[in-house]
Amino acid sequence: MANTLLKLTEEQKQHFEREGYLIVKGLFSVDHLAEIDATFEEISMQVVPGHFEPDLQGDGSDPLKRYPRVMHPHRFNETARKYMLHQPVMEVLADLYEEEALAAQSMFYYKPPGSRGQALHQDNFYLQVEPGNCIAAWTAIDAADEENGGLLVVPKTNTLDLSCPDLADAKESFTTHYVKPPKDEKAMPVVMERGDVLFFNGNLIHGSYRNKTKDRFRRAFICHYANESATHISHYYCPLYRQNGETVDLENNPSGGPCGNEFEAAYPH
Ligand SMILES: O=C(O)CCC(=O)C(=O)O
Repeated sequence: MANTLLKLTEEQKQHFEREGYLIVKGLFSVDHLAEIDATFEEISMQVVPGHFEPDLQGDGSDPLKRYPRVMHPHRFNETARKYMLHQPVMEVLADLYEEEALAAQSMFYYKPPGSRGQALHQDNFYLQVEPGNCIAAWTAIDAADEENGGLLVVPKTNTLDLSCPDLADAKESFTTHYVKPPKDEKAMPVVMERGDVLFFNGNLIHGSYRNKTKDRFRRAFICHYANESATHISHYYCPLYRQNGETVDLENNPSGGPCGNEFEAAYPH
């Protein structure tokens, strides 16, 4: 018998399974979003060693120097941890996994006007969740579209194996890896409103282009999760968190992945 779904319809779950991604609206209220805005506005004025190291006097030549992404804010900020474990998001994940989800990573991207994107890649290349897979919950804090560098997905690539990446174009991507989509498959922009959440599978090829606007940030709160039955993950993501806040340590995944054991440490992504 099918599991009872907590949050999704059968159609939504099937969409995720078939296409590798799903947009869910209304998981964050206006008040939740205002709290996230205020938290990351305050963080943006500080240096948090190892997590957020902006050049506060930046000359503007690279907007990402002033506004780099915040890595693992849940490790130093209670509000970030609370929203990484946001109950409606955890319920969608439980529907998708058919078991409890464990939170492995949080990030916040400011993506100011003019900043480079992140070349196409697959998340489980970095997280190395096994057995099972990671799922991302990508929450739009600003409306996201083609102009301001919203997320791109290559539908149905969730069924592909992980690839060993090529080198990305450093003029367009602030990360160094690039996974080429299969022939005739195109990256498709995901248009989102503030507060929408995009869930996607760890093998799905995705990324983003430059923010081409002059005045619109494209902020996103991005968290990655593992299925509770996973035994291994790359050590960068430990400890993981249950929804009740308890921490869980999985074994470090020793696998070199699709590039073999000689490949340079590949995280964070
Ligand atoms: O938000 C972006 O521009 C890219 C984020 C991403 O690809 C990821 O978190 O894996």
